[in-house]
Amino acid sequence: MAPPRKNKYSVLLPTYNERENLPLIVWLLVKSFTESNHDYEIIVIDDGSPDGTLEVGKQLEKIYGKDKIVLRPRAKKLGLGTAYIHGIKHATGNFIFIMDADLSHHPKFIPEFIKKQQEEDYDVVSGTRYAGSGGVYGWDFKRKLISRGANYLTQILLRPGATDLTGSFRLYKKPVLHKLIDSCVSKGYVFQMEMIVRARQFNYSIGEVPITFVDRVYGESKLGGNEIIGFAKGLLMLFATT
Ligand SMILES: Nc1nc2c(ncn2[C@@H]2O[C@H](COP(=O)(O)OP(=O)(O)O)[C@@H](O)[C@H]2O)c(=O)[nH]1
Ligand SMILES: [Mg+2]
Repeated sequence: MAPPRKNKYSVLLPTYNERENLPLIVWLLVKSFTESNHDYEIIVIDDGSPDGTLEVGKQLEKIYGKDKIVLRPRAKKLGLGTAYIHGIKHATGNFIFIMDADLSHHPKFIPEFIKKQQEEDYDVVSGTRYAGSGGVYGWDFKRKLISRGANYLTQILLRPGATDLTGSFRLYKKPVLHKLIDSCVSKGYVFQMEMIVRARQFNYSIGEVPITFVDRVYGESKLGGNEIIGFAKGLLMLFATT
């Protein structure tokens, strides 16, 4: 009998002005995968960051090797949704991690995602700030209220069967992520929520891992009034169509 294929994990790391954060997150990812003895690659999708994030990426590519650091830049800022689509095209792993590059998502949780996935052969494992030992640090009251409110509203309207809908730290089987990306219509913040709602709709199994989310130290968040309105619109659209 042929030996079972060894799993490989491709991390999609979208960056926009993450010069200070990129070396740290990459170092922590390498440490996490190496110590837990899993095969991996880190795909950096930089959208022409004016702060020179790509140059930093090139240094990291020299340090860790082209098989580990895969640079797939785009010329300008085209948004997160299409960054994932772009990234997955270049992924050689059979599993895909999606996470932010700003250190809000700590790589130390990676082995827990993998362990959870293997427990029940889950299609998706979602990090959750809103169950078990999960939590949020460094957000002001307003931002906490927005995140909680968005989750609460979505829970009531769509009953998606996952506790954290707006987070993006997740592990997917590659074909599952493909199908989800293909079926998602929204752009912007609501995209993460649509992914999990569609996952439930397609009857994919979803496991959860409690994570602590720490607000970024370096750089700026992109959440503003427009994103909140966009989220509300997207939520109503999903409510009406799913
Ligand atoms: N490639 C790419 N990455 C982006 C874009 N917008 C945000 N990012 C990255 O996506 C992640 C999440 O963005 P962030 O501003 O931290 O969002 P927040 O945590 O929800 O406030 C970070 O790693 C950003 O650098 C974009 O248009 N293109
Ligand atoms: Mg962030």
